[in-house]
Amino acid sequence: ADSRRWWKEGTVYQIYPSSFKDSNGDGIGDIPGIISKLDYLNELGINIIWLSPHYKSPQVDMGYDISDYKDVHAPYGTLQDVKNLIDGCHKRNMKLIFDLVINHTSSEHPWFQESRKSKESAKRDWYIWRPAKYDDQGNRKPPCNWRSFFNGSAWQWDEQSQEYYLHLFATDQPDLNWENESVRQAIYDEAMKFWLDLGVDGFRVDTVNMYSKVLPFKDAPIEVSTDEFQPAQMLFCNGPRMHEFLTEMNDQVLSNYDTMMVGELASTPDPEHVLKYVGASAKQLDMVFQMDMIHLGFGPSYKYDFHPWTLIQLKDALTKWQQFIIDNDGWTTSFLENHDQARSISRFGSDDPLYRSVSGKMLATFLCTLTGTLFIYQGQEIGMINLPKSWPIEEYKDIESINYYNYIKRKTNADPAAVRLAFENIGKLARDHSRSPFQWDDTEHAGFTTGTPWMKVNDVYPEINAKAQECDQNSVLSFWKKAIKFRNTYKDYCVYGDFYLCDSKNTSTVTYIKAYKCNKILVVLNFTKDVQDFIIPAEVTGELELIFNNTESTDRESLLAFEARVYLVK
Ligand code: TEU
Ligand code: CA
Repeated sequence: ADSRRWWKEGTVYQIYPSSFKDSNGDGIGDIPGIISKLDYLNELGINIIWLSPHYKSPQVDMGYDISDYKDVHAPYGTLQDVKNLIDGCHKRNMKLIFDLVINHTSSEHPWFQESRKSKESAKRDWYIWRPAKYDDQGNRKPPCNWRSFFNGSAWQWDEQSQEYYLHLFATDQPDLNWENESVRQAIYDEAMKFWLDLGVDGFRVDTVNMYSKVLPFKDAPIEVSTDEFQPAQMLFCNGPRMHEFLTEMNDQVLSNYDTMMVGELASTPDPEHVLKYVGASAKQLDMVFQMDMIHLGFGPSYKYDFHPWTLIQLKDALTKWQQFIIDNDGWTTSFLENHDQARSISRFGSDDPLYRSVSGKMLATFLCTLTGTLFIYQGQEIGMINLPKSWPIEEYKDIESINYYNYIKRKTNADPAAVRLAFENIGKLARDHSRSPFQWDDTEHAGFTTGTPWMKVNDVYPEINAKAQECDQNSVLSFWKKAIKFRNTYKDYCVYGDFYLCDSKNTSTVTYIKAYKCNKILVVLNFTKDVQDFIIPAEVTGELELIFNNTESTDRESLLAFEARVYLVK
């Protein structure tokens, strides 16, 4: 894992276009708004920007439902704005990667409009159509019992052409048929080469292991006995032709460019299998996001069926995905937030006003000392937190949260206790928490827009905003700048070092060594608001030189609330 690359050492910043910066007062973030903030990102120490989908889309799933791969969602701007963004990044020696959403398109994509016309249409086989089944009462049934990620059946009946089509996500996101060579060629040309030829430096690949489904379609085992539809990841993740498709993508597209490819890899618990995606010799992806840590708290069958998690579970996930690349040619990622997750301070630190800043700095120290490419999500650098618990369900915008809330209402006949629990759990884990507008300053709408924002700004913005923090040396933002600089200075240990967990049974602190050649650093993190013993692990024998911390304390007996320390072991 030691071969040095720009996409290993660079710090990546994910921008969610609708919520980052509105430049024209229509309440929707846009590309000129992003361009106006490139210097802010440069000063933060960002080397690579990941832009969530900017393509033409009806926005059913916030742009992850694309209706034209080669055009820009009009409210975000024009193709020229995108070219200006690419140039603006490159001028500042920053790279730019786009989101590659190629498991499905929007149902408004011309390809799907053609495909759904009739069974004989020229593009019928570009999507996944199957005839209905009928039960012994003659009722029409979907081809199999798969559940979509957004609840309900993963099959949608199309009256016009009298068949079902598959959609792992929303009914407006029909799955493309990757078995069809013409589909793959069109994806390589329109979704990839078009942008690479404009100078884009790579992609974050959406649902990267779902393109090859186990055929013929068959029912998934019953996991939720009270549900008609069942999670079927074992039949649509890591399917039989998955590696063939990614190898073909490499041969036909990526091998001709110097790209960074990071895949969103779900439901792949076996490190050996992950290496088949991220090993340099595999020539498929450069790295993947492992979901174990950010899925802590998710229910076994439904994400929003919140289950409390323990620090030991976090350590197990951490150790597994930090260590699986030791002594091989794999690579990994370090992240705690993205547009699908709630805010990390609220989930893994504390958003109590007493602790939200110090716990944000502790988490920054955690992420900046982990091996792999570092990804931070817009707002994480200023310590943005979840929306208030009182946030009314009517203000939630995301299809995933709304569908779950309605599913619980239907399934329990709107039982008040069940509906309230669902509301509380959505309040803990909703993707909406990461999608409220960026908090730039304490003017109206946090300086995000001069108009009415598409989604309300988090009420906390007067206390948490970039402007107030830029000139405050003790702010989360100033700390992140220092932490990224520290990571770059000590990259041998932080970026490339080998991870070894210490004191593994401790349920309050996370302590680990990062070894590089025969030297090491020691990282000690208090994940609680209580004072904890400072335990020097038995593995550490040499002298300790403090090289980074998030408080003024140097007490060798104890750690303050959410205190983080990094030592060079002499
Ligand atoms: O997410 C893939 C995915 O599996 C999500 O359902 C994720 O597991 C879930 O939201 C966890 O909260 C990608 C995109 O990141 C997501 O925004 C899209 O909704 C989805 O694909 C469909 O494109
Ligand atoms: Ca706008």
